[in-house]
Amino acid sequence: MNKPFYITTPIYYINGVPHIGHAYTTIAADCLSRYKRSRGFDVYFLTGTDEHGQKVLKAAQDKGLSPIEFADSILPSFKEAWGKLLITYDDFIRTTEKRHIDTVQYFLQALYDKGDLYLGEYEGLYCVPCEVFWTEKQVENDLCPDCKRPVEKIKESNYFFKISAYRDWLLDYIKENPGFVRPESRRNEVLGFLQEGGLNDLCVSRPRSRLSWGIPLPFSPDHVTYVWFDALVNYLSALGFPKEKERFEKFWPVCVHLIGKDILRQHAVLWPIMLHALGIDPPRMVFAHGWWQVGQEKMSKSLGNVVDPLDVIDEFGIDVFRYFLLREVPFGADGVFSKDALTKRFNGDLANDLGNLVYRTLTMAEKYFDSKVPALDRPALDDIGRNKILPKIDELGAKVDSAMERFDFIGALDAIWGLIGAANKYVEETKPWNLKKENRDRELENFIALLIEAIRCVAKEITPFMPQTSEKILAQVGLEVVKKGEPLFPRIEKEK
Ligand code: ME8
Repeated sequence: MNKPFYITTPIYYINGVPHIGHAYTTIAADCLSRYKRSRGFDVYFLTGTDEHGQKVLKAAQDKGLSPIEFADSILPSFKEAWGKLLITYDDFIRTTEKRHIDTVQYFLQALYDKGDLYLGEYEGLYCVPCEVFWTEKQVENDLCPDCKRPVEKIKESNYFFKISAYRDWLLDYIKENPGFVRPESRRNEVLGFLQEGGLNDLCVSRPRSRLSWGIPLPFSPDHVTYVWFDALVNYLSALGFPKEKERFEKFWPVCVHLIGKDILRQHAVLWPIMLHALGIDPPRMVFAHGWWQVGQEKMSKSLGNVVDPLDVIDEFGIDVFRYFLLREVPFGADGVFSKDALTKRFNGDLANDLGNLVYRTLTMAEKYFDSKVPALDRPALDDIGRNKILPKIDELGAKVDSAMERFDFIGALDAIWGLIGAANKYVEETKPWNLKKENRDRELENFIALLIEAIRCVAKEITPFMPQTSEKILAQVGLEVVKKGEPLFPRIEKEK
């Protein structure tokens, strides 16, 4: 049986259309999914939308729609964007689906029966017009940080989850499982937070009288579920938990959550505690990547500086966008998005390196051999071919594997580009036009056969990153007769 691999993205709030930040996590998850499938894994790739709570209700009210009408109206923009970006998800979950609501209610009931939920008084500073609670730290001069109107101290009775009781367990768990929170900097951040002090019990309900848009608590229908408690459970509802035992047992132990660092605590503190309280092991890994910024600021809906991924792909192409996001910044670090940087990658790595290698090789194949690919004669290769190119071809798969196991996209791409660079250098050093002049046809044949072998190998390994380009190249070099076609990445002359 094939080994299972379960990978998730956050479920994105449906209060606005997706931007580059959302595309980033989703493309990274897609790249890992495609890579794992290429290595024979049975992959389950989950994404979806987070549809309950105050933010969505407010966005719907602003549009004069009911929350579900509003969610339905935004949903196509997510599905369309993921379609255009060639995202091969296996499941798309919406938190308003019955399968999810059932699992959340099961979860709550089980925690309640176990005695981990208790009724208490929730007290906080509340902004009535914004309908948002603020903490003492956030509020200055009793004014709402958003709208600057006075906040009120309000009290309401709510259910609390005894997360404080699980702090020591979690601390030990993270210490003993260094692979659970990744990268290391984020693991240290969580350890620091847990070591700093106790955890407060978490308020996991809202009175329905104040917030109507949420999943009712099964044991107290006058309360709805706090949106984060609701959202995190999606990773289990998508597996059909608790009914579909077999699917759960197959995929849960190999679950990887990809997230941005903004939602690290929810995933690395609250979520493992929720699971542990019910006797379920934490997911295998929570990997929190960095932020895409525009200039000095995080790209975000609330700052209004978002870049639409569809605009970028209209201008540069899908694969170029995917390649740029995964190549430009180490996975885990922050990055600055700019069209200049994209153009540089395009002209350098794609036009000069990859595009050039394919085009010049196929041009030679056409010119010298009428596009018929000669068979590769390994023992007859020249020194460079045998010592520099062939080993790179033979080792590429293993190098990509070792990088991808660490979610090191740059490492994998560097290995692939190492072969591309060596092959381009091989052309420059061999000077095939001289071989032709000197009638050394056997050598010339073997030289081109090796280049084509290198291109095939590159095309296979870039599939998870650039599926369209890979397909195009394989269509050009996959058969005994190659097809030259147009350059893959015609240089962009003016820097944008
Ligand atoms: O937090 N750079 O949804 P959300 C990189 N519904 N990634 C970014 C980004 C940026 N500038 N902006 C957003 C939520 N992201 C919850 C999640 S999960 C159970 C519930 C990506 O729509 C990144 O993955 O605010 C981040 O964690 C996520 O979008 C937040 O999406």
